[in-house]
Order: sequence, then structure tokens, then C-alpha cells
Amino acid sequence: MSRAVALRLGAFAGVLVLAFAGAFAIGSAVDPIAAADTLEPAPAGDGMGGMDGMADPAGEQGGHGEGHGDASAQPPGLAVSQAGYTLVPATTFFQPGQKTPLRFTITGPDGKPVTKYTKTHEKDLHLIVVRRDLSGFHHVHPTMDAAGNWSIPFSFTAGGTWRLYADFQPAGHDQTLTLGTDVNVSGLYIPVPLSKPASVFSIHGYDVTLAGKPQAGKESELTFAISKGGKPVTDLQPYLGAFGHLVSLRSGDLAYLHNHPAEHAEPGTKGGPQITFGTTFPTAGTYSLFLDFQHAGTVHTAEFTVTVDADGTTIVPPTTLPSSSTTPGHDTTPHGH
Ligand SMILES: [Cu+2]
Repeated sequence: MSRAVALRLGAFAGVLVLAFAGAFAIGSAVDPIAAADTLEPAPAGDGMGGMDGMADPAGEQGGHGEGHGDASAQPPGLAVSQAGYTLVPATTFFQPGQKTPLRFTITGPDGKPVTKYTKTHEKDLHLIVVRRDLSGFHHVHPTMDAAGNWSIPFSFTAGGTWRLYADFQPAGHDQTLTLGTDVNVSGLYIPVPLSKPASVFSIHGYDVTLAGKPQAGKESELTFAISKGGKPVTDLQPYLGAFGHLVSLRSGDLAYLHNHPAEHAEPGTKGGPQITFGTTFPTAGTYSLFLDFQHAGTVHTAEFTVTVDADGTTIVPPTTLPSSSTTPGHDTTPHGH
């Protein structure tokens, strides 16, 4: 009740902002389409310098591209359907501020809902929910019934167009797929600009410091160091088989990159204060990074804006990372997988 009132008051207050926000809303609604249009010819074409050139080496030499044709040049998360699999939401219309079941199926090449999956990071399917302005990030794990219907109670916090990503591996399929689709949430849409690139993010008393030198199209190392009250946190808990999960979304088209540290985290072991990822940003651009980590039984999400350059000159501000002197040899060579 009070939430409804608050929402209504918010809506009235927001009317003043609407005139200004309108321009933004139109801009962000149009951008992804424009971006998709520009990207479309890239896989087939030869003249698209930057993006195609960057993406090709991985696609051609990695040997993962077979059967995917031109689509192998595109980062995951841009398509609702790939390799015969389709993300089908039960509804694409929602009210904000109400916990309602978020339901969907993944249909397979035979058109029927997929019911058998190969677990990745301890789950059959990972669901990422984020508004198209890259605010309101959630990483959740729905449950599936015997017929292949996925469901999770979910509350969209505000109006706007939201993107759902299903990250999964169908049983018998040789790689993970990330399918994405948009849903509509009623209500006034006041877009939130991306935060400025910064090397420290603070949440719930934790300070997360990011260092790295990302370079478009090349694997680079990103290190997150976690401290609390000025002290390095050395007892991070494994969360879904890793001490950290990193989702990066490309501003403009919301292409999706999911990374895990090379090191597998066994149950009962402790991690931190640093988590290192080998990450390949496919192109120059601005990315939102969302790091999930678990400490003292709670999962926290740190958010960063990172600008990536083709020549690696525009960097996350390098800083002195809090480190623990008690973990020599903790360094592992990170490699994507
Ligand atoms: Cu997950």
C-alpha cells in the first residue's frame, strides 16, 4: 500500500523530469537498433575493420564456431534465438513493484521446451535481469518444472524496457548459450546514466577495488580486491563454484560476457582478498561490469563502468590493491574458457 503511494508520488514528481528524460528515453530506445544495424553486416562483410577484425581470431582459431556460421563473430546475449534454441517468455508485460512469477521456456530445435540441461557453475540455468539503461542488475536462479517451464518470483523495481538473459547449456549441446529478450515494465521511465568509470565501488561496508588494463579484442587480466573496514577480506566464500562471477554488458547493444576466475573454488575453502579474471572485451566501448561475490553468507554485487580502447590506453584507473601477504603463489594464470 505505502509502496503504491510512493510510486504514485514518484510519478507526479517525475512529470517535471519527463520533459528532459524524454530525450534520453528516445535515445536509448533507438540506440540498440542502430547498433544492431551497424553490426549486422559485419560477420559477412570484409570492410568493418574494428569489430569484425577483433572478433574473428577467437571465432576462427578457437574452433567453437562450427555450426554457428556467421553468428560466431557476435558476442553472446544479442539474439533471442541461436543454434535452434529460443528464449520464450510467458509474458512480456509487467507491473513494477509487485512480486510476480517471471516465467519462460527455452525451446529446442524440435520446438518443444528443453527439460534437460548440463549444469554450468552448479546451476542448469542462470538468469540475468537488467534494465536497458544497465540499472537494476539481478542474477537469479529460477526453478524448472518437469515440462520445462522456468519460473522465479521477481519484482521489477521501476518502469522501462528490461532485458532478460538466459545463460545455460542444453544437454547434448557442446557449448553454453546466452539468449536475450526484452520485456516491458509499466510506469514512468527515468533512465539512469552510467556511473563514471571509477576504480572503487562500495557496497554494504565493502570496498571493491578494480585494477586492469583491458584492451579491445585481447584477453586481459582484471583484478578485484575486496576489503571491509580497511582490512582485506581473506575469507570469501565459494559462490556457485567460484569466488566471483563477473558479468559484463556492452553499453549500446547490451552484448553479454560472463567470466569466472580460472581457479575453481571448492566448498569450504576461503578466497580473497583478490579475484582475478581473464577477460576479453570484444570491441572498444563502454562496459558495465557486475561482480557477484559471497562473504559471511551473503552475496553482494559490485558495479563498475569500464571504458575499453583498441590500443589499451584508456584503462581502469590503476590503483594500489589491498593484498594479503599470506597468500604467495595464489596467482594463477587466468584463461577464458
Ligand atoms: Cu547464476
